Amino acid sequence: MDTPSICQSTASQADFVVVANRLPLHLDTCDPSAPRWRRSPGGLVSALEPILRARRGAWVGWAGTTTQVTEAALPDQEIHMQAVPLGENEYREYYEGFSNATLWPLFHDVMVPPDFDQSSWHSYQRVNQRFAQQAAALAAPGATVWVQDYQLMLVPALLRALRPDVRIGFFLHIPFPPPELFLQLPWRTQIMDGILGADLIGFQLPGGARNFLHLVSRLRGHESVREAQRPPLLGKVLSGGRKVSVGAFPISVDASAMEELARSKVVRERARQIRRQLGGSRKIMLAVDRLDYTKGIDQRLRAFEGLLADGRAAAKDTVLVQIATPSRERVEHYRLRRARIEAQVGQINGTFGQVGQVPVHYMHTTVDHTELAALYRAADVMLVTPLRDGMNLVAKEFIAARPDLGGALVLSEFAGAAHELTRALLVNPYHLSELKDVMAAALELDEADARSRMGCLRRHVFERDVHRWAHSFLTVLGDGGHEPDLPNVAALPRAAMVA
Ligand code: ADQ
Repeated sequence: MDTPSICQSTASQADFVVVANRLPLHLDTCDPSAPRWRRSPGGLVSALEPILRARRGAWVGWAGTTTQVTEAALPDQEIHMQAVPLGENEYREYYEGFSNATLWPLFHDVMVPPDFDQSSWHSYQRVNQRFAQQAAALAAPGATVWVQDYQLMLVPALLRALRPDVRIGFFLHIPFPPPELFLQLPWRTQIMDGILGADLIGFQLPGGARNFLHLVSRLRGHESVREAQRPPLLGKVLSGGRKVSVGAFPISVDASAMEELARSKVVRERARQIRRQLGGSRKIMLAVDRLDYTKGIDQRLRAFEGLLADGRAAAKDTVLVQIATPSRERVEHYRLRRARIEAQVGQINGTFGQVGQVPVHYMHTTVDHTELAALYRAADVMLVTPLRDGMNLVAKEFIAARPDLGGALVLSEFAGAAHELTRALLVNPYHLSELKDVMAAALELDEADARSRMGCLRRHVFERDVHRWAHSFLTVLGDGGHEPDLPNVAALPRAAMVA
C-alpha cells in the first residue's frame, strides 16, 4: 500500500496561520488498498473551515495518524495543510494523557479525577514545542497566528520566543475553570504563562475570561491585571512589558451553509424518509454528541427511561434517536462511559420495546452532513443536555437547520450556548425530575409557542454566526482587514427574521 500523504507544500509562507491539534482531515482506511483523506467531524473544524477557505490561510495540525506522512495528496487544495508528526507514545501521553485525561476533566468541573502524570506533562511540552516550531517556520513576517484550544496552551509563549514579530491569538474552546480547580494542576504556572504569550486570549463566555483574570491576579498579583470596559474585552494583563487582552467570544456555526443544506431536496426527502422509518406519527427526540462523559448522555437516557416508566411517554408514540460519535476510545473513562450507555440503551429497549417499536435508536457512529441535516429537520425535539460544555455547536446547527420554524430545543444551562439561546427550554441536567419535566414539556409544546421561540433563536444564530465570531476575534487582535464578508442582516433568510 502506498503511504497516504499530507502536503509538504513548497508554497510560500502564510499571512494567516491556524494552529490546532488536528488538521481538518482524517485518514479513511476502510479500503486498505485505497486509503483516502476525509473531512473530520468536530466543533473546531466546523467552526474554522469556512474562515480558512475564505482567507486562503494555512493550517498546522496533526494528521490523525502516527504513520509517517510524506507527500502531497490532499483532497482540498484551497487550504494549505502542514502536518505535525506525532509518534505512538506521544499520542498516548500528549493527547490521550495530558490533554484528555488531565486538562479535559480539570476544565470540566473535575467530573472524573484528572491524572497528574509527570511523563505526560513532558510529552505535552515537547509536542507543543514542535507545533510552535512548525508555525514559526510557516508564518510570514508580521503574520497573524491563531492558536486553538487546550491541547496547545504552551504554544503562544513558545511561538513568541521564536517569532516575536508575529501577532498571536489564542482561543479556548472549552470552559476555563475557577481558580480553585485550576490550581490543582501541578504545572499551573507554566500553563498560565504559556497562554499569556498571546496578544489576545479569547474564551467562550465572560465567566471563563473572569476565571482566567482571577487566576492571573492570584499567581501574579493584583497589579498585573486591569479591567477593560469595552466588551468583548473584560481585562488586560501586563506581562513581560506587554499588554495581553482577555475577552469573551462565543463561537457559532456557519448558519447559512446549514440552512442551505437543510432546504435542499435531498435533505427534505431524507428527513421525510427518516420520519416514515421511525413510525410516521411518532414524535422524534434527537441527540447528537461525541461520546463524552461531559455530554450528559446517560442522564438523558435515564430521564427518557423515567418518562416511559411513569407512562408520560410511550414507545408507540415517542422515539429517542441518539447519535454518539466515537471519541477518545482508548481513554479509560471513555470506554467505561460507552459501556454504561450501551447497557442503558439495552435495558430501556429490553423493558419498553416491542417488535417494530424500539424506544431508543442508538448509533455509535459519525454521520455525514446531509444525514445530520436530515436528522435535525426530522426531529420534533432536540436534546442538548451536557453537564458542562464550552459552547455546543449542535444546538446552533439544529436551529440553523429549521427554516420551517419547527422543532423544540431542550438545552442545558451548563452549555455555553445557554447564555445566548435563552428562548430554548433550559434545564439543569443534574436534576432528573426537572429534566423529565422539560423533556415532557418539549414533546407537548404548543405549536405557536414553538415557532415563536424558534424564530427568536434563529435570529440570534444568523446574526452571530461563525463569520462574526472570527471577525470579532480578529478585529480585536488587530487583524480584521481580510475577513470574509459578514452576513448582512437585511439579507438574512426570511424565516430567520421571524420574531
Ligand atoms: P465538541 O465537544 O466536539 O467541541 P460540539 O460543540 O457539540 O462539541 O461540536 C460537535 C460537532 O461535531 C458539531 O459540529 C456536530 O455536528 C459534530 N458531530 C457530533 N456528533 C456527530 C456525529 N455523530 N456525526 C457527525 N457529526 C457529529 C468543542 C467544545 C464545545 C465547543 C466546540 C467549538 O467542547 O463546547 O462548542 O469545541 O468551540
